[in-house]
Amino acid sequence: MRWPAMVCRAALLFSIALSLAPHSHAEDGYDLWLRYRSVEPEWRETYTVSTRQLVLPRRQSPTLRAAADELRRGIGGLLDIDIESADKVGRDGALLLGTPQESPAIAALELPLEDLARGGYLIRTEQVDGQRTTVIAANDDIGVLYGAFRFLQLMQTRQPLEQLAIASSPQVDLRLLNHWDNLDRSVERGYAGQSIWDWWRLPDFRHPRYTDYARANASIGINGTVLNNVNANADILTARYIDKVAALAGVFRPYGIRVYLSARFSAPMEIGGLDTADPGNPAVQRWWKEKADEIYAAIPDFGGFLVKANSEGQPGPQDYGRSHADGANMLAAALAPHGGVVMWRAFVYAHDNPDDRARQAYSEFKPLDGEFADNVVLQVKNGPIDFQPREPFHPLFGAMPGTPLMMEFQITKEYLGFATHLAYLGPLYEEVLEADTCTGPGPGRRDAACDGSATVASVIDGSLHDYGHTGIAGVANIGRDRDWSGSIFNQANWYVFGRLAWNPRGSARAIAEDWLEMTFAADDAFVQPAADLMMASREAVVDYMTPLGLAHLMATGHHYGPAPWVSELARPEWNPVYYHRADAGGIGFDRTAEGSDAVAQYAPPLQRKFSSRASVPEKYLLWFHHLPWDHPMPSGRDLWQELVYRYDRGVAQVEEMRRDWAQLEPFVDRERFVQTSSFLAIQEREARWWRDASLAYFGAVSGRELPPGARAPAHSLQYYRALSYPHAPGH
Ligand code: GCW
Repeated sequence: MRWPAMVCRAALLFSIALSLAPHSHAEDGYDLWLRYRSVEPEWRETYTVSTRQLVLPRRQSPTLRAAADELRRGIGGLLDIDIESADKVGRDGALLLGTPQESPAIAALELPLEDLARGGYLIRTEQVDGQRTTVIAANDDIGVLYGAFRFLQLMQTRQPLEQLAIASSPQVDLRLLNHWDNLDRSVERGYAGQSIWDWWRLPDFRHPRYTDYARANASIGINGTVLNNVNANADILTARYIDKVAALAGVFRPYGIRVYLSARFSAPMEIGGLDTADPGNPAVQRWWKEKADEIYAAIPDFGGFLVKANSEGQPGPQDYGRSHADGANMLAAALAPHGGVVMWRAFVYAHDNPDDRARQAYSEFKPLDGEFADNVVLQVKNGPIDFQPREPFHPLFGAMPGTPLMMEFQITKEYLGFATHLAYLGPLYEEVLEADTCTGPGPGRRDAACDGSATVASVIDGSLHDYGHTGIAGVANIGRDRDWSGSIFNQANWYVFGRLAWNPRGSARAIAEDWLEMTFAADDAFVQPAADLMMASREAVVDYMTPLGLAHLMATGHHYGPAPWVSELARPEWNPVYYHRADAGGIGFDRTAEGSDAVAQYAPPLQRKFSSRASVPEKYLLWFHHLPWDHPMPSGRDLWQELVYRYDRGVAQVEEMRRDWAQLEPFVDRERFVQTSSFLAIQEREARWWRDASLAYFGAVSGRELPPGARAPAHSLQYYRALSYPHAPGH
């Protein structure tokens, strides 16, 4: 064979090999829930008749172009077709996109667009020029983009497209990710590799991944991102970094995502050359005003600042004898002329405050209700301690009618097994959002009532108190790992967060099903058992880590694994023994009036409910009560036996999750099946470790024997105490 012929033949073989490969790249999770793999033949036919033409207005903003690109990409993948573009509906089965301002065809339809909130959309089947047409319409381009993603979701979840009449509007304005990413690319509490922000090569190099990040977020309605850690480095506010931030803002803008920054309160000293950061000082006030002007000159739609002040060693206004309101309002004044907001975190507890840590944020902020400037939002963690597997809702949610409160959830699983444990957080978020603060007026009643009219969701979406700003933030679980979140199933936590931020009354189960269909297979034989597994997973973690209302028993610093015995750290509330208070007599934190009286921070009906041993929900039992080991439980067991039972139940649940996942192998590609199986094996081992170490310790403290038939811990208490993990990630 002569050379050219050989080369030709090799090229031919190579291209045949390529075309035989099922996908151009492996199922490594990079595509998230936007995989757009071919639908089954029976769906291809019915979908094709509804996607014959893509009709866009003549003038297209970058956002509209992003919507069209996504539809082309999605339909191309799902149906293996290139959708025809047109500037006018010319045949049956067109997709008509746009706003009435830009699209005369949409204006002519006189759709009920006035009922939509900003970003809301309609998807409707209409007759346009005599042709059956699917219209994706909104008042603003970002609404059209959200509508395009929703349309694709309909196909990804195999919904009929013939008679659509969908209207959807976001219920919350600020739907934000919070990255705890540092400038050196380490990520505090990050378990998915380094930060995706390549600060060093920005602004010149804009990694293509930034666009995919924006697409993924826009697909679930997320509209803002705080790029840097709340334990902030002031350098992010220097001119050099503002340039880099502006480059990211440019990538995100078409997707409706604004950038925000965590601001270090002492920045005027660290990068401004001042000798104080006192918010009462005119030079400090001027510095922040000029800084805000500088940022807005580079990023006209900059969102604002997130601030962690006077908490865990961070600087703040109290260093100068000023209040949190003084500090927040000074920053708010600098941002106000530009329309920016300050998200001031309520996660404060002071190292010199002897009060119950669970009470401190409320004590600090409740007296300041109504003292904050209009563009300040108080960002409150879901529970009063710190993102535990389970906490009651934060009492501030029932206590600040005069100050907009936004929710802070954690998506990264600092306290729920890092990236490897499968713990779907939908039920956790849902439980908090559904919780009744019992501060509703109650129809015809004078007393506050638990009638479901004052849920946490109704606080957060502003409907209860008519807040001027509404918001939900989630501490991101995103890193440089190919699968973004450190495991495939962690992607579901990012997904459900976005969906619940859009609609805090959404159903965790329904969202899990959507995610499974989009991520794996739209087949009920897979989706139902997989959704069961997900829905049970968070409760399993509660059981094997911190059952019955226990909290914060994790090892020091990195929070990996159990360490209920830790008692020697400098501050009382750094020690797990502070939280469980176990001794020979009993276990639990007495937060009733006889104890720390943290119950008093809830509305009277809840005070009564939580204070009484008879009416406190079992899931919060040891959160509110210190009880003797032989306290009788409704199950007929005593408290000690119940604790053992719960730990065992948690381990058993993980064993079951493993078995159930193994059954699903036929539905899942090799790569993602194996990752999940391996991680479940880790989880099972670690669930045993949690159970064994905790029972070894509580058994020793209580002097109680394990109930007959219970498995003895695999090792001695000494063994568990000696384990050490200096290189655990995320710390
Ligand atoms: O949960 C704790 C974490 C800290 C975190 C802090 C906070 C960013 O252990 O790593 O710091 O909360 O939310 O500020």
